[in-house]
Formats: sequence, structure tokens, C-alpha cells
Amino acid sequence: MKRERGISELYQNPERGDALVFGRRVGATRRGFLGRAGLAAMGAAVGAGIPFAGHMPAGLIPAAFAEGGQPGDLIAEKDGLRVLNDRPLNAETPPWLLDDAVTPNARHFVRNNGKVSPRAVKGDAAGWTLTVDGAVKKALTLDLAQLKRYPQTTAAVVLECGGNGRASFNPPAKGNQWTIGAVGCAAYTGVRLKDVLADAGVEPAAVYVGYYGEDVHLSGDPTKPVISRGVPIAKALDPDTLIAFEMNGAPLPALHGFPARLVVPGWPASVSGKWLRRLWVRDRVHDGPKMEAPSYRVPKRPVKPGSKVAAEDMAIIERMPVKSVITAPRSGIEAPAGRPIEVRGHAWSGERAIRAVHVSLDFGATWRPCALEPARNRHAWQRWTIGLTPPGPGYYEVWARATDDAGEMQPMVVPGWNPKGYLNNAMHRISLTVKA
Ligand SMILES: Nc1nc2c(c(=O)[nH]1)N[C@H]1C(S)=C(S)[C@@H](COP(=O)(O)O)O[C@H]1N2
Ligand SMILES: [Mo]
Repeated sequence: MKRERGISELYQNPERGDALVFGRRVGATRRGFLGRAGLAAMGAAVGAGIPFAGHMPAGLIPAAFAEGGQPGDLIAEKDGLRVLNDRPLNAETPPWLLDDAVTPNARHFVRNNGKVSPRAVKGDAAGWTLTVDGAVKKALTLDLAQLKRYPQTTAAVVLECGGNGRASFNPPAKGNQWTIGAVGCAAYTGVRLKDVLADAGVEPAAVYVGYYGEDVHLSGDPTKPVISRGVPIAKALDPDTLIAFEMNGAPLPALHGFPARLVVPGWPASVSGKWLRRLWVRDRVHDGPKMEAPSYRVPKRPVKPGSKVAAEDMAIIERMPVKSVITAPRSGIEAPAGRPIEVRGHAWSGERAIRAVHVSLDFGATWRPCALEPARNRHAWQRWTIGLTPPGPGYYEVWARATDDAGEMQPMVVPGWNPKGYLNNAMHRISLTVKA
């Protein structure tokens, strides 16, 4: 099949979509009113009859075509991640490996913009310091022992790349073609950024905090910062914003920012600077590499897909939107008839809690509420589960849809196109086949 569009996008021209996905035979039929030949072609393509074919939206690409395979190259420290790029290293976690309540280090996605800091590769913090300067009364230079003297705290935090889901945008957006796995929820131990800032004494003129890391630009030029983003002072002073030095009880792994990183919950993970060496308190919006448009910005108003957007019409991404992932079963499984299938996953929403998760087994015609656990702490994801018994043999899709406590709900298809492909929080879908 020639894939012109992503899995979570509907074909605006369903007939062309059907022709592309199933071949000419389906041709001029309307999905939902398929003739026998069309149904047979679709069933043959997904490998089973489709009991709820009558509810399939026109132009829908079956989830069976999207997921399942491609374990990807293996990175020694990682367990089954899919490598998207090795220079710089970028790897995502297949959804079925995201099942843990707290994501183990070996299963946490990696997003590097440059080369890992040489100090992190050595794993030796001797000689390392963090400088806090700029719009402060007294600049600080802290070594790791001094940093650890502030009150310590541990929290499980969802970090999600702003570009997670980029692969589904059309026209395509350049950059790592993340599907759904540029997200994880590890437990970080560190100190509150606000305590360190209080020690330095933030000046009234302070509006932003920018980070600099010890990673090395791909050009090898040591004077070139790789990425230097930041957050408004209010977010920096949030008690949940951390300077972390442990991930799941171990010193931060080399890939994740040894010896210290920012953990800024609920915002694109790009603001959670790794391999920290400097925090610069700014009297203006920080302007390091990847702060400027179009990086990590989206159009202020919806735009026609594919259009150019002027810098002044873009806004910096702040909190991440409501989202969920189905972690079990693995897409593509075969299940015996008449027995309930346990379906589960996680849901999260930037700075909000999740109010409900619903699943559908019939292409969105009906929805059932899942059991939903509270978050173990604010900014951790929430486990949801449900038992589903498909009514008979055939091809099914499970769709999951989270709603947050402000009433915001995941869209079924890719939301607002934007030039860099950020913030795709379309519902996750998996396929399963029930055998007679
Ligand atoms: N110094 C530095 N910090 C960084 C990056 C980087 O390349 N260099 N990448 C950012 C981006 S874009 C993301 S999505 C997260 C990824 O964190 P992880 O690799 O621990 O999953 O780190 C952020 N912090
Ligand atoms: Mo990212």
C-alpha cells in the first residue's frame, strides 16, 4: 500500500482513499455503504471480516496497516526502542513497551539534538558545576554535592516531545517522524528550581529562565549551543519544576542528561534541558537556539495545511494537550472468541488531571467508560483499564479517547496542521482479530 497519509487522518476524498488503501476494486463505493465486493476487498486486506464495517468512517485507514512491526535497531542501553535517527540519536518506545506505571530507564524515549555530553559518557561528575546567573541578586555556582543540599523530592513526570505524533501530519512536517512513542513517565529525584532561584534572589525584572547544556553541536563547534530553551519565570517557580539528578532511583543515565537536567512537567519536553551547565535568568523572553519561530511554535489561528506562517503569527507552545496511549494488547494480536480482552493504557494532559477515558470497539459508534486510577502524583500519567468482549470473530479496532478535567477531549483525527508538526494528540487506535 502506498501511504500518502498518516494513520490518524481521514481521507477528504474517501473514494481515492479506498482506492489507495484497498485497490481499485473498492473504487466508487462509500465506506459505511460498501458493496459486497468492497467489503470483501477490505476484509481480505485486514485478514478478517469486519463486523462493524457499517460504522467505519469514510476514508478511514485501518489501524492494522499502521503499527505492529519494525522493532528497530537496538541501542545497548535500551529495550526494543525504534531508532528514528542515530546522528543525533532519536528513538521512540513502541506503545506495548510503555505498559509500566513508571517507565523504566531502558524504555524511556531519547531525543537528542546534538552529541551526548562527553562528561555524561564518562559518567563522572567531578568538576561539574551549574551556574545560575542573569537577573539575580547573587549568581550561584553549585557542584553536585551543593545542589543536593536543597530539599530533595521525587515525582513521576510525563515527558512528551512536542513533536510526538508528527508522522501523521499531511503535508508532512520535517523532523523526526515520531508515531506515538516519544513519551514516558519516569520518577525523577531532584531539587526544586524555585529553591535554587530563591537562593540566587530573582530580580523583579526576571521574566524567563533559559538553560544551556554540555551536549556538543553536531558540527563539533564547542562554542555553538545545541539547543537552549526555557520557560517563563512563573513556570520556573512552580514547585513541581525540578533540577533532577536521578531517574528511577539511579543517577541520570548519560542519554538523559547526566549529571543534572531540568524536569518541567506538562510542557513540551524540549524545555527540560539535559546535561545542565547554566541557567540564565532573563529580563526578556529567552532567545537561545530553538526558541525562535518556527521551533516549538504553532500558528495562533488555524491555517490551511501546507501554508507558510509568518513568525509573528506563531506562539510558543506551553502546556501539552490531553492524550492517551493503548499499551495492551499489542496492536495486531489474535484473540479467541467469547473471552474478555483486557485493554489498558495511560492518559495524561499537560498540567491537568484526566477525568475520563472511553474506548470504542465499533469505529466510534459507541463508547464505554474505563476504570481510571488517580495519578500517583500531579503530572504523572493515569492508568486506565477495561475488559472488552468482541461480539464475534472478525477484525476490530480499539480506539481510546481521554477527557481532561477542563472537559478537553482527544480528537479522532489529526488536529490543527502546523508547519513543524507539533501537538498531534489524535486518539490512539489498535487492531485485533478475533478467531472463531
Ligand atoms: N541539552 C539538551 N537538552 C535537551 C535536548 C537536547 O538535545 N539537549 N533535547 C530536548 C528535547 S527536544 C526533548 S523531547 C527532551 C527529551 O528527553 P529524553 O531524551 O530524556 O527523553 O530533552 C530535551 N532536552
Ligand atoms: Mo522534543
